[in-house]
Amino acid sequence: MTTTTVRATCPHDCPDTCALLVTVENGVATEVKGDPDHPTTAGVLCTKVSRYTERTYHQDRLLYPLRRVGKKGEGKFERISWDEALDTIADRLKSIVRRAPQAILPYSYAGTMGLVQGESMALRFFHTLGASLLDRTICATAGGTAYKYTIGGSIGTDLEQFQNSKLIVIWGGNPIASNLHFWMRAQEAKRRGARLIAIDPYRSLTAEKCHQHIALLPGTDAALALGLMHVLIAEDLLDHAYIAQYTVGFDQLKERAAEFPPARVAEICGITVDEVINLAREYGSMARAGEPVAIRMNYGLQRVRGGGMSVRSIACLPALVGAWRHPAGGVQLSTSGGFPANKAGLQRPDLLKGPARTINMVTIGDDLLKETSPEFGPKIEAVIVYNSNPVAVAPESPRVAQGFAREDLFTVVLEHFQTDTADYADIVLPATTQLEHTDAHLAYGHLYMMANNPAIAPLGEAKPNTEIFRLLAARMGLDDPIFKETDEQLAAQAFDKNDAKAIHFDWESLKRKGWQKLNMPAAPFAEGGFPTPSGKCEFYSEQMLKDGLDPLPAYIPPYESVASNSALAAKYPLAMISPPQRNFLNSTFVNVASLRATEGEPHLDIHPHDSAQRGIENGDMVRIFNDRGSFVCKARVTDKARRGLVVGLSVWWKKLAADGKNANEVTSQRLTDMGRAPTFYDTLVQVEKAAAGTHPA
Ligand SMILES: Nc1nc2c(c(=O)[nH]1)N[C@H]1C(S)=C(S)[C@@H](COP(=O)(O)OP(=O)(O)OC[C@H]3O[C@@H](n4cnc5c(=O)[nH]c(N)nc54)[C@H](O)[C@@H]3O)O[C@H]1N2
Ligand SMILES: Nc1nc2c(c(=O)[nH]1)N[C@H]1C(S)=C(S)[C@@H](COP(=O)(O)OP(=O)(O)OC[C@H]3O[C@@H](n4cnc5c(=O)[nH]c(N)nc54)[C@H](O)[C@@H]3O)O[C@H]1N2
Ligand code: SF4
Ligand SMILES: [Mo]
Repeated sequence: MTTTTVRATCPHDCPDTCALLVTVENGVATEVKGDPDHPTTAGVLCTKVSRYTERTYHQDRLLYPLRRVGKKGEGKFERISWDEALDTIADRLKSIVRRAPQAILPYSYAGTMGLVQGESMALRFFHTLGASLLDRTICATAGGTAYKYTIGGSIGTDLEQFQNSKLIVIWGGNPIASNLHFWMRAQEAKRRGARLIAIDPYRSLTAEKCHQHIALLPGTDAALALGLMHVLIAEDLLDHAYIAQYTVGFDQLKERAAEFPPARVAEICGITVDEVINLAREYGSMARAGEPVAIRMNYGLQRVRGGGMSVRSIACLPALVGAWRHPAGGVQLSTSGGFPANKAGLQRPDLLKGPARTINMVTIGDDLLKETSPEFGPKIEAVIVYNSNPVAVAPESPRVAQGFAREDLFTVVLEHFQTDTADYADIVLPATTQLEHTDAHLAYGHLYMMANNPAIAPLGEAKPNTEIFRLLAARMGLDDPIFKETDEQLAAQAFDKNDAKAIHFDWESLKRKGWQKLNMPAAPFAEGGFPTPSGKCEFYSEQMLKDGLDPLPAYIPPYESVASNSALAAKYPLAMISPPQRNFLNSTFVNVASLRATEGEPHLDIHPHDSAQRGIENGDMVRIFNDRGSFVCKARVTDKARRGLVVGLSVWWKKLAADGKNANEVTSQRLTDMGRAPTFYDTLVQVEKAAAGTHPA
């Protein structure tokens, strides 16, 4: 028997991007472990990825190309050869390209975060065809845009510093589920005497384990942050020297913050005046005493109308109190901005010949149903889906499903499994998993460039995404040598070796070692140096004014809340959020039996007061509905959900739920204040006991 250990990287959309060691026995991967030597992975993996072999060798893995034989959405397919699959796709795309190339739409997200299997060969292909561009906004662009206006780029506190913080505010994140290796650092900080405070409408697994939990109403975070500024300014808990040297717009900010006294903030957020004042005092006075105070913001707080302004307001706090002076102070939202990823080289946007139409992935439901018009451009005739499962994850799912059900739409899905989206495909193509292909990775929660070596041969007839697009390019007569580059050649271009942060980047050595830390200072903004236009932290942003936005931090109420839309709230009085389940990764892993068994079945957490009003008891099947749609799941009566809030942990495969639906039946396609992002957690619903005869899944 030959046993080898292969260095790999977790490909999932998770800030932790763990370094993996894969044990391979006679060509079969038998175990996936966390690399004990990688400083942030520290030998620990989440439950999901420690089950990676179960997912890879799952009996339902797609192993051959398939052609649909049933109705769209029905899930009936027959095996075909690669030749037949590629010819069918190439013929159809060629005929569209001749008339209206922009009627072709690639639809992809972060099924793999790999720079190679993500958007390298795929975009070279679509750019050459002149297909529509996709605005990849479904997750982080509200916060990302806001953070950029304020701080200048996705750079923040290094994960490896948080154990030295004395106060950690976990704001709009649930790291026990979604950022485990940050949670490990926060636990270490706690052991060393730090205080942990969670700000979250829901008593999440994480909020439960913090010293304090502030359960504000969803979408009201900017008001809380402005209230904290109000108190910091009123009580002079400021770092005047830092403000004077490294920020712009303090005088204007002061006026804005004056509009948010604690009493007003408490009312907007649905919390107490003391919660506002005490948090400000704790944060400001610890910083004043020279203690490192840190904020871990996460994306859960920016999936509402004012999500951008929430992130922007919070991102101003460290500069006010001078928290950036300390390596273990400041704030982290994402670290991805540190990586000199060579996206232009991999994706070749220069291949685009003319101005291209851009489709926002969030509004795919509406856009698939649009006819040709001067404003919209050509009707979408073909969608090529890879690394994503839009029928389950995109908002307002009834519209998404209706769009994908169009008889005249040609849909190709590259997948590991027969997902809800694959059920609507004309052609399904089997893709390799991370154990079967090469890749290079950046991270958005730490600062290591990462390599993924293939551990095993592709299963069945599966092929890497890159290879599928190479083959399609050849079939379509695209003979540019860029379509001949191998995955190794692509990986070798992943980072810019001339950038000081990756100065010695060399794929051969990264591949051998598995990971390499970026060369960055421990305290990125201790002496200013913000990558904004002014070089300072921008409380006031000229650029925002130019972009038609309020140049100062502001509170923008949700589209749908009791306070902001009383007419709607009369019909649909409960705010619904649907953050991820711990044992799923978005809709990935829902079909892995052991993980689904842990999560059981879809639930709705509802406060005892709200359930009693509706005659709902723990364990009853309930129907959640609004004007967009409805879905059914089992009620869990618990005060983890504050009054007025219901929580449907997600993202379930629709076809594995009792009624073939999930939480996205009721979410909306409205966009955030900036970044054109979704508002999944800005949703009002009503809940009632489900009609008799509705059985659990
Ligand atoms: N296990 C697991 N890990 C994951 C994922 C997964 O699906 N499963 N998904 C990955 C991806 S793609 C992402 S983007 C991240 C997501 O992970 P996070 O960035 O942590 O975001 P969410 O889990 O969406 O929400 C985090 C918390 O924010 C709370 N929240 C909701 N609305 C608000 C609000 O208005 N204000 C505040 N303050 N809090 C609010 C929710 O109740 C939730 O507990 O995790 C990644 N990691
Ligand atoms: N209601 C609600 N909806 C949400 C969210 C929420 O919190 N609540 N979260 C939102 C967020 S933050 C995000 S990021 C999106 C995520 O949405 P998606 O990015 O679509 O993520 P997944 O649902 O995990 O689907 C990824 C798919 O890619 C496939 N895949 C993985 N690797 C490969 C590969 O190498 N090749 C190919 N061809 N396929 C591959 C997987 O099998 C999986 O089916 O969902 C959003 N939707
Ligand atoms: S999903 Fe996140 S925590 Fe789990 S192994 Fe991957 S990177 Fe690590
Ligand atoms: Mo995400």
